[in-house]
Amino acid sequence: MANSTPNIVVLISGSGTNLQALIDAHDRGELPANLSAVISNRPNAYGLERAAAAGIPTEVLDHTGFDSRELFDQALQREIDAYAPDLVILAGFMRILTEGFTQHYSGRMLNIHPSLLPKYQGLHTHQRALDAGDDCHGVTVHFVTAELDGGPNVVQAVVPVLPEDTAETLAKRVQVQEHVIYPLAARWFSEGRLRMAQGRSLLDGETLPDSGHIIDSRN
Ligand code: NHR
Ligand code: GAR
Repeated sequence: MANSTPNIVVLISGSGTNLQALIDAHDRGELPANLSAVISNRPNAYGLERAAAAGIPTEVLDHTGFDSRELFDQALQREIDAYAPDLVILAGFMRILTEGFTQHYSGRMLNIHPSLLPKYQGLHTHQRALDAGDDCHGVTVHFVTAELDGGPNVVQAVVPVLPEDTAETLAKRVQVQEHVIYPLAARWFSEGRLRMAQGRSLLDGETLPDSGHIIDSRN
């Protein structure tokens, strides 16, 4: 990757708004990478249409056709590696990945998770933030490790929780920030500025804080 444009493979399961944000950043010249392929585990994911409209090759690997997570992940790894990616981006990808798979892509796989990790790993994060009475919430880009939503943080965006919020209104406010910070993290990686070492995220050779780089959208 050091001497050429890096290849990125994006994994999706659904609507693909984060994929669209990456495509748009690429089209604006703000993501110096090849978007090499988009792979979905769900045949009907709308993100597949976004990829096709952008001229990006698509693949479907339906997890329901496999007898185990290991067999699915082995097939997925083969499909991904056919594109020789420098970076794998989970963009609303909803299948938990096996340890062997995460080790194969160690230091070259990112995820976006809709909470201020380490708060609220797993699902239903917006409702959980509301139920806890939090006055702020947000979204985190992190390197993927075997531990679910547990790899080192890269960048976090903070949003306010408003008194009248529902899980839906809060999710919308978070998603606006998702579409800012994911292209930013992908750009840093593509420029060779971001890497993982000894279980930490480094930007320009400096260890990032546990939170990752913080973008505070409140005020
Ligand atoms: N895999 C590993 N090993 N480590 C991570 O950090 C991962 C991962 C796989 C996905 C994304 C994650 C999120 O951002 C992610 C991070 C799905 C589930 C889940 O429970 C949990 C976390 C994430 C994604 N999935 C169910 C399953 O049985 C299926 C749910 C569904 O299909 O709707 O795999 O939150
Ligand atoms: C995003 O909000 C992302 O943070 C979240 O799903 C949405 C995907 O949207 N991810 C997870 O909940 C992972 N468990 P998209 O398909 O429109 O990018």
